[in-house]
Amino acid sequence: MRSSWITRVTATAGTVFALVPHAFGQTQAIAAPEVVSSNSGALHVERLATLEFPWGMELLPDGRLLLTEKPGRLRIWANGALSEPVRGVPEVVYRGTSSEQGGLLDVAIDPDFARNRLVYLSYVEAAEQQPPSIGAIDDFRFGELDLTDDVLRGGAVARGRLVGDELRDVEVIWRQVPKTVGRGHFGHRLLFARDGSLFITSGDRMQFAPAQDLGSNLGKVVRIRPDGSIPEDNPFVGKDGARGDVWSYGHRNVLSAAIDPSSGRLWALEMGPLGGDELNLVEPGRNYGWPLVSNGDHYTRPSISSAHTLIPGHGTSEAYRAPIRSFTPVISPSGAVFYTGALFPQWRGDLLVGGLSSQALIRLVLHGERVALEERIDMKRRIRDVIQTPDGALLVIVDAEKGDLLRLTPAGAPSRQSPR
Ligand SMILES: [Ca+2]
Repeated sequence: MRSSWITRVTATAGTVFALVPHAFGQTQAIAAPEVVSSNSGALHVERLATLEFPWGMELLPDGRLLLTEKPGRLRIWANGALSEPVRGVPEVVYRGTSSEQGGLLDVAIDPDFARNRLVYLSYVEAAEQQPPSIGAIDDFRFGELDLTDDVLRGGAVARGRLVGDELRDVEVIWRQVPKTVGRGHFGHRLLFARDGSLFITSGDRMQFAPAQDLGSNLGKVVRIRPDGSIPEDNPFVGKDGARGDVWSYGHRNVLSAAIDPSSGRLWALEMGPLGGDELNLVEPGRNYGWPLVSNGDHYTRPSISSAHTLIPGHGTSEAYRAPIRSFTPVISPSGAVFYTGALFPQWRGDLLVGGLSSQALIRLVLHGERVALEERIDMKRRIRDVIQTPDGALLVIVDAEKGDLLRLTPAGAPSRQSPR
């Protein structure tokens, strides 16, 4: 039975602000130590740094922390301070609007980083050849998009050796095909499998149909070797009209991926359309249904109809692998990690997921292929990514122009300045 590790603490949700006089007679808000409540006890929330739209993070073996910022910067947090941007990061496309989902996205390190110093970055690049004229399209979710202000672009993954404050010998190892216009649904989580291959989640670029087209790597989970080559045991290698990098298909926009340390299986969460975010057990060669089936409905152009367009459910055909769980109201999943640490013993084996629109940390207790319990821990912030430190603390980053890096520990645990 899971019991609270702290029963004496009275949790107060939200930040407590104190107004103190500023040097020029104004007042300035100072955040007091913050505590949020969970079913397992109170959590202490400590702000370590603030970044501009942080997206991904990865711990180095020496305890330093790599962090990306969507506008195109890679930084290192160490000894309580954030570094200047690491040099050598590829140029990214980032328009800086509220609908922008591109830019510099995830970061991962090679399983053999201690020896080869290789860092992997996912990002959005412009096509080398731009069309001579691009008209305006009407994207009903983001309003009128004037594509004279956009470029033909797509996601890419590059790797380089981290030497001091610089990435060297940077090479592109993978690209989304085809490149498209629009600012959404790149996917782009990076995750190394136990066998050393690299999973990349690749969104549908809001183009729907490519998710079912095995000749495109949009709307897929992709598996490559770290040098960009295709593993021979990928499910569609040698199949006519199919790309060898495809691992699974029929995905909309996967922004969370994690490997269960107890089984080695890949779990992923994707954004549903209107409702129907999904938790999927990702297996090679399987079809996860988008856009043919979904537990949510299509967004609808209000100018055409007030009714939402219904999508059939996953159970309408054996061809589709149904989600292990779907979420309505949605969580808007981004980032995920299986917890294995010591600080939260009640959470060992649980899948922790960042939530954007839900402004929560979601805890999923898995029993085999079933979610036995779901808890939404109210963080009052859009959580973009979550990782675990070796000492068992959690690090989360907040999706905001001034997005905090936060350290979560059981309330009452000692505070540390090192992420270890
Ligand atoms: Ca699905």
